[in-house]
Amino acid sequence: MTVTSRLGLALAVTFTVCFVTGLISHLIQHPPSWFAWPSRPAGLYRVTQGLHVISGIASIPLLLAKLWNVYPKLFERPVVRSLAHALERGSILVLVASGVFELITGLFNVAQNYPWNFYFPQVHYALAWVAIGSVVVHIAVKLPLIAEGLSRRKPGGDAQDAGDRPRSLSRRAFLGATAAVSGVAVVATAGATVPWLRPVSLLSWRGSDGKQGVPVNRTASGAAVIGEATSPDWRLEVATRSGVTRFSLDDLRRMPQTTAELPIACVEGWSQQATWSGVALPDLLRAVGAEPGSVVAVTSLEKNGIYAASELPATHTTDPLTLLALRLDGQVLDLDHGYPCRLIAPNRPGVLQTKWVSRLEVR
Ligand SMILES: Nc1nc2c(c(=O)[nH]1)N[C@H]1C(S)=C(S)[C@@H](COP(=O)(O)O)O[C@H]1N2
Ligand SMILES: [Mo]
Repeated sequence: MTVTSRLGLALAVTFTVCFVTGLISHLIQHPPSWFAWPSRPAGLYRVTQGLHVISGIASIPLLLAKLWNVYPKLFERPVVRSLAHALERGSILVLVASGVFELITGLFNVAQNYPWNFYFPQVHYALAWVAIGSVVVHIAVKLPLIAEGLSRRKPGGDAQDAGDRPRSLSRRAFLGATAAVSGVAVVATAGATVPWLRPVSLLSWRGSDGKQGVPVNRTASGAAVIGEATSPDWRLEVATRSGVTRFSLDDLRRMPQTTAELPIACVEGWSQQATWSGVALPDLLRAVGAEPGSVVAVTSLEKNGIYAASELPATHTTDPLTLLALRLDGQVLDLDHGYPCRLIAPNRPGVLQTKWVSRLEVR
């Protein structure tokens, strides 16, 4: 098999995993009417989003190696030989541009750096379709070459294959180095979500740092909620069709408490499991005469934050592990984790685990 086909195969796998897991994450956050995401297994989103970031990171060295391997062909003259040739080259240009864009914006997002002024998720999502579409076109165009490349067996495996760039490095050494760099990049970052990799995961920027062993991106002061969150007048409002019920923190503490081991799984790829306790959402709904299984809108004390509100679908309002958490690992919830109460539900992206909850509205 040629170096180009091997790298292409590896990239087809990482791009597909990245696309599918990204699509899942998008659908959960913007569910169309035909889509329902289950509330179990509790850690499923942690796995899909971990795979999204890991496959994206693995793609970076693979794509660089692939470009390095073919780049003299990118500058071939004449630029265009025929219509088919023009389409092929055009699709490669679109593929490289969208692929590089996706990997770079994803990487910046993972590092929580946003040096652009467009809203990252929308653009990242739109270009994912462009990237995967051009992958499909590229594979279709190259199918005859791929079939040939995959079946070719040459005596003396290190010989130069047609389509590969002439080089001083042997094929095996080049592929080995690419695999090693991808492996190191994955191991160095995957500790953000794979606990047993943490000791060797030097670049995993999120682990058990942060208050009460759970990372904090948005602090209470950043969200400008300290005054209201610590006020004795704080009440949780629960609105149903028949009216609004207000619960003080003591009211919530006097209700039956449920404890659950649940992860926060951020779209950035880090995740952290913890022990949460508080009022189970189905219990709270029954306490105000509403039915578990209704859609519930969740609003935070935070004003203007893009994650200040979320919606709980029916699958989640029936699940007894969907909690309005008051405690984290046996202690009162820290202000930065959403005191007086935050949402924590099984199998849900971190962005939807609303902190400093002030109002629930049963739809
Ligand atoms: N009100 C509010 N809730 C929020 C957020 C926020 O910015 N504001 N951030 C969300 C995100 S993106 C994640 S991953 C989880 C954990 O975020 P943290 O690290 O800021 O606690 O809380 C979620 N809940
Ligand atoms: Mo997040």
